[in-house]
Amino acid sequence: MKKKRLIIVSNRLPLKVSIANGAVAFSKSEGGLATGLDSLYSDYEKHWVGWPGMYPDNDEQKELIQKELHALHITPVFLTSEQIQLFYEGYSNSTIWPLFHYFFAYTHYNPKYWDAYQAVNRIFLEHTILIASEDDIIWIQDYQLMLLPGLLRKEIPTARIGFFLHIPFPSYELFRILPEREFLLKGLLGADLIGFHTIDYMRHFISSVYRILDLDCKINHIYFDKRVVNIDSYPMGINYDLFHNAIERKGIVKYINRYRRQFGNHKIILSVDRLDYSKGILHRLRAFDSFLNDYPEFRSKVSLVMIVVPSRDNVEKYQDLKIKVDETIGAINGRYSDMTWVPVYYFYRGLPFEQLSALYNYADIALVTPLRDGMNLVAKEYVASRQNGTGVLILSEMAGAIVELIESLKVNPNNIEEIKIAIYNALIMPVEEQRERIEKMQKVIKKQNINKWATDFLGELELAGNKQDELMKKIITSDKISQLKTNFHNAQNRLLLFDYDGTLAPFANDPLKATPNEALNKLLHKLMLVPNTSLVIISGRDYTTLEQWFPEKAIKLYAEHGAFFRENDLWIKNFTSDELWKDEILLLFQKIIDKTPGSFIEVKNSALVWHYRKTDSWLAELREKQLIESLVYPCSKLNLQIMRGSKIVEVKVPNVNKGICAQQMLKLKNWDFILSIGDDTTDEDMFKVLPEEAITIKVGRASENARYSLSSYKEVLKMLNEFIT
Ligand code: GDG
Repeated sequence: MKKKRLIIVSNRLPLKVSIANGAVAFSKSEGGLATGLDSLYSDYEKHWVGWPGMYPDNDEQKELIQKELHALHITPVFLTSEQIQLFYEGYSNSTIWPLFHYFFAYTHYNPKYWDAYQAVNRIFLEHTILIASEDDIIWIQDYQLMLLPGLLRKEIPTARIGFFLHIPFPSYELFRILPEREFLLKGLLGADLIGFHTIDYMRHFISSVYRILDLDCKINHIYFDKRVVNIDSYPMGINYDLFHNAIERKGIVKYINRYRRQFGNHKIILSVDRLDYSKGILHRLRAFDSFLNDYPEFRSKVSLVMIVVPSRDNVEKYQDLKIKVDETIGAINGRYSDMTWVPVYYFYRGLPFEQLSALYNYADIALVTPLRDGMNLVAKEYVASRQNGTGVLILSEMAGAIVELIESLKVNPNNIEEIKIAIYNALIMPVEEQRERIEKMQKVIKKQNINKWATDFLGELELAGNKQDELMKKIITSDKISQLKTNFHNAQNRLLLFDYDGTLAPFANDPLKATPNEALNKLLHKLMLVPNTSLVIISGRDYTTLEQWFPEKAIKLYAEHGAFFRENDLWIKNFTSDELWKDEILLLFQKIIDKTPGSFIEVKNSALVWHYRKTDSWLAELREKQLIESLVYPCSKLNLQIMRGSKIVEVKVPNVNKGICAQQMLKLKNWDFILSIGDDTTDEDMFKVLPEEAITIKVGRASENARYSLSSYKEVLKMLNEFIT
């Protein structure tokens, strides 16, 4: 069977390209993402699109690189140094990165950065569509490409598009600061599935979408542009076996022996990160300083091996940080070292895998204290490397990895005192306790490895895509409308069952302002002129309003979800119940209204409705839960029904719903054309009772109970107008 194609699009390719003596040379690039996806085993034919990390001197070189990379299924995206400066060092690393890592004061704004960010996302689009087709799975990585899902969706509407964010998604209060917040969210929502490392980041994202775009969100589904976007958390893992079994390699044993000779009985604390202010390097050094100061008995007995991999050295904040790190290490070593002992061994460079792995194996403690970190793979790599089960991990509670690595010594990275004490506790921890903790953590990360991460994400992306296809099939096309029109005219007895708000007219903040306009009145009138056509409006509105809006008696009206119906000139009550219950329920509604600005009560004959369309969405959600909780007992006692609708909660008498109205209509004739349209959950009752051949249409998000869907009331009117022209 032909393998599915997986196209991974990331800012950086998993390799660095250089040209030496006219030949192209490749080397692996560092960084969590590159290391992670590189070891991805999969059933897919894998392609990469990304920047090769260099600027070719001329077109000839470009072509040579392109040719060699294409053979490896890699499409290089060449960028100019100006683009890298404005898009990568600028918007990505001087605007998004600091803000998303809660370094608000470090965030730089420059309109040129944003222009370049948009332009480069478009360049990535052009390269991706060169190789991608609608059957492919496209997986976009990280914050540099947040506009790409939306851009791709326009070009290849049916492709499976996934997006994974490797850094934290900040709280709404921070994200809202970005002038371009709306574009970034809409860009991301082009994906079928958006993945985050943790539930917290996912929660922040949904809350931003909710509040900034005011979209309809249900748990982890967001309804946007006729599609459902799935949001979930996928904690990224590592290639566990690679690290766990590394000690079996000769090269690594050689290094371990060398360290043993050099360090003798000294305990080693290991620290590994890219140079980045989010990694908490300075705080860590201060904590180690304070440890040596307060526990002099450990001087000459313990050293910190600090590996700092150069990164983003063209960004000002990183240059400043480098200077401070150098100075702080110099000061510590100057203060404490003696002829036989160095407190901090400092390496400002990346080490080859063998050397790093040997250090993971050798070090007694790993000190991982980022101030913010999307996940942090170093912590997992250290734990995986401890084949003999000993070792202690000190881990920041601000790293995504803390969710899984709960057996670590958890610290607040801003609390120097706490880190100092954790170092002490790690140094004196009994071996049995070390083993117990490490083994528990190994179990977790062995299971949640890089393969599982990618497989879970891709599996769910495919599922989300398939679901999406099903929903898409329900959308009524213009061909389908022509066919329905023919059926409509060929029929002998036509039944039209319409909801009103959101179906024939838009919602208004003030419900009384949603009056039918002239165009709608004309349309309804024309429909009624078609012989043998029964037009029924089944609405949740009270009968006084409906009577006023639809005086034409030929329209059959059901008010309050069927509690009343109009026959000739009379409104007939369709239920048996008194109104005594209202006072008790009204009291509960009133309590909520007092605490919820923008919400109000509608009093109907058979129901009480709490409306919250104008209320802040977060507050409305909270109050809705509180109201429903307070209603459960009295409603069951009084035999009343609680119903959640579109931005409303309604308490009504039982045995009244739109399904019952539809059933009453069905009995009247032998209908051979039934069209039922509605947008609300209350309309589902109507769809459910209609025969299979009925044309049931859900407006807005598609529903399982309706055969078709239309995106808005405008489309409904367009279709009905088509019927009568
Ligand atoms: C981003 C997010 C998230 C480091 N030094 C050397 C070296 N490394 C490798 C490590 C590890 C990777 O680089 C670093 O990954 P991290 O996860 O710690 O951090 P970021 O680079 O900031 O990655 C982060 C990650 O994306 C994945 O989603 O976890 O939160 O910021 O794999 O081993 N490798 C070698 N020599 C070194 O000196 N060979």
